Amino acid sequence: AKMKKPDVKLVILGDMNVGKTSLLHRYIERKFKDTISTVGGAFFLKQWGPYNISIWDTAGREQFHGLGSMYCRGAAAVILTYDVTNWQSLVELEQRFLSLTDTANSDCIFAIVGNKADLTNLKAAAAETGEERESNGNLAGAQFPASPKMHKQVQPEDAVALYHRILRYKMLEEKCSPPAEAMCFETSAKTGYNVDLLFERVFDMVVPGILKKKTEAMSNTVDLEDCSDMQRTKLGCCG
Ligand SMILES: Nc1nc2c(ncn2[C@@H]2O[C@H](COP(=O)(O)OP(=O)(O)O)[C@@H](O)[C@H]2O)c(=O)[nH]1
Ligand SMILES: [Mg+2]
Repeated sequence: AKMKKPDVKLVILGDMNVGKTSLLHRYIERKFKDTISTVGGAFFLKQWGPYNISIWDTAGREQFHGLGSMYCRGAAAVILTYDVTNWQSLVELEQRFLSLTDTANSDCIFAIVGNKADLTNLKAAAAETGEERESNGNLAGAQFPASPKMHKQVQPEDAVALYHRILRYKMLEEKCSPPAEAMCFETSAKTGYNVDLLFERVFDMVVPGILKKKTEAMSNTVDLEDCSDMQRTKLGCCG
């Protein structure tokens, strides 16, 4: 089969262990594994309507080698991921990872994702599908834990505040950018909570950019044809 050419590039960024690879794995494979090799493939391709979307994972490089400027180059969207039980993981997004997005498109879209919500939020913990509950050995209708397992260190409003600071840093107009409420998420790769919502919202947000690029490419083709028509006429005159 012919290799599909991606129409658009998305990248997922954030500290080691926040669950970037798990989020992608959950979305693409519909599964959660406690240990997945973090040194995996460079990107996944997802067909979204007529478009091929590439989603890049850090392949563990955030841990050992750092990430070069190539990683975000040409990205139409950046998914900045932190762990809701780890304040430092939010701080790192701004201090370490934001500057890496300088090579992304100038109209790049940002999403901020607080993962591992199952540890702090009963609704997120309860989002497990029936199928998974069975394979985890629980009976349907079994009791969920009465209290969250861990202290929540990052609140949604902290992520929203970061989103506004990012727009300022990137010199993006608030009124031309998607609203913070639409682009800040709490997810669980473990239960699947909000995972489809996250990826599919980002996909929908990048589609207009793909269309714009295609339209521009098409009008360039028309211009070229016009040119060659003109040349033919000229040649005809001289003949
Ligand atoms: N409870 C919980 N654990 C998670 C979640 N997502 C990832 N993990 C765990 O966190 C660890 C790091 O996940 P990984 O996807 O490798 O993080 P990455 O380094 O950002 O790619 C692994 O042990 C995962 O099983 C989640 O939503 N909830
Ligand atoms: Mg990883």
